[in-house]
Amino acid sequence: MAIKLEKGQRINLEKETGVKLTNFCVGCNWGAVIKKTFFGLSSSVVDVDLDLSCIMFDASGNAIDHIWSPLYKFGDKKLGLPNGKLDSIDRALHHTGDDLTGDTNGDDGLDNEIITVNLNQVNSQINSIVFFLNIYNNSEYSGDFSGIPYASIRMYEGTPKKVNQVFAQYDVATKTDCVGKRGLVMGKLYRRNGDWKFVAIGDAFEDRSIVNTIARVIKDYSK
Ligand SMILES: [Ca+2]
Ligand SMILES: [Ca+2]
Repeated sequence: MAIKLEKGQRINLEKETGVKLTNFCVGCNWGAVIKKTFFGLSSSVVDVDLDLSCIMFDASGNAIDHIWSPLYKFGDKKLGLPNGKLDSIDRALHHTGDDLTGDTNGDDGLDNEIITVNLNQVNSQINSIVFFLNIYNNSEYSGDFSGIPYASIRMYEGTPKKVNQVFAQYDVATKTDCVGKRGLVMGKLYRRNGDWKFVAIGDAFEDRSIVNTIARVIKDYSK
């Protein structure tokens, strides 16, 4: 049974059999907005561009690696942030790529953006990995999380194309505290006494840009 994550909930990365979970996917499934026009007689699709990202911290809280969409080229804008990339330096985490639309033909049950994780391969310097989600600020969709037909983040065993077992799930679109919000600090993987654990954070913010969320994660969620 998948755990429905609630804010602040901590989980051990163990399967029911007691086997440690080391290879899994962190993914987000969401839908484009179908807008009724002409008194509901026809409809149009509004693309929704959510971006799933993560930052890796050492035990002192220094950001030492990151994954966010390569379409974010901060290096050009002198923001002091690195450009986006899809792989962690240690190759333990990999992002499947930036989805710019969401499901435009209804819920396909598959995640639109996924970060695959192999905990055994994570650089020993890395003590925590914080996952977060943003609505791209230049996307066709200018609303908040609550206006999206469905959006959920989950951890599961399987591959980006096949879900074997959902381990934990967090629904974004249905949470009242996501109303008016465009950035979400989802949760954190962290090491404790040699084991990896996960805590669901679920803090949502009005952030108009991923830059705001990155700064926030580095300042408030690094330890
Ligand atoms: Ca995206
Ligand atoms: Ca989907």
